Amino acid sequence: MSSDAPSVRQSRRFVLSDPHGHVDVLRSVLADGGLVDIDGHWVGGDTRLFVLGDFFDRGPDGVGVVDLIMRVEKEAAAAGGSVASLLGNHEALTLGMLRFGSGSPTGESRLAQMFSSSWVRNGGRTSDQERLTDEHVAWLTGLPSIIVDDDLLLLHSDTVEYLAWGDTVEVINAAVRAALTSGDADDAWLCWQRLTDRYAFMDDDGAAVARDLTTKLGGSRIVHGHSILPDLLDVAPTDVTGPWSYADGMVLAIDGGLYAGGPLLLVEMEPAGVRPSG
Ligand SMILES: [Mn+2]
Repeated sequence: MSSDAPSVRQSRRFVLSDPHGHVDVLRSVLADGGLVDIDGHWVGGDTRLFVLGDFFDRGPDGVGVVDLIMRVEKEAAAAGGSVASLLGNHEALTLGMLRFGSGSPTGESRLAQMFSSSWVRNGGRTSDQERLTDEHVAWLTGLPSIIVDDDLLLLHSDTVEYLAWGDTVEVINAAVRAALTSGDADDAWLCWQRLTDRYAFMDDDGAAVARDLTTKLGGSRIVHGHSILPDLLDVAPTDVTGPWSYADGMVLAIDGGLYAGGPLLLVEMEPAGVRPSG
């Protein structure tokens, strides 16, 4: 071991978003990154992985995605690493459909029809609804909507609608959880609506909007999924090769648009305060 090795080694940190039911792609991308073996078991040691939501819809096996993430979350914690996930708008939709959709006890109401038609229009899968267990629902409703990890403000959606629930991460996360579990279909519908907003950092004032959000909530740089890179960059999905830093470098978009034929990106983020040499 070299004498000038740093005395404190920082664990590696990755972000990934929007697997949308493609469990086989998710497993192979995590395996290529050295985080799981070919069977999908955690081999990432003390690596930290953040998954920014949208496990369900538009792909074949949303429940399979959740099962894989729930398992590696436990395995990573036991190995000294971590897997932490955010609630995406499709989780709000999935939970809303399950609780308030046309197949639910309140299935005849106006909101039940709205949930059902949105769920169909946004790629909902009956096979996911049928396989959701109480354990899945408890895990999903416990997810935070926002995580601050050192320098990073991690969001699913490129929106400032989060601020409609409060002005700190703790208040917002608690308010979204309360909305998802309140038993009020209007609260659940509002979660789906607000988290589906997008493009908040794309205008000329995008850097200022992003800076205002980090000032309020923490971190110094936003990482989000949700709005797919082919749309943000106006390129073909197959031409997406990596994440996109925009809004004067304040914001990093990482959703390659898997459901549209783009890549599922596993993006390594340098630890706070560390810059690549050279
Ligand atoms: Mn989304």
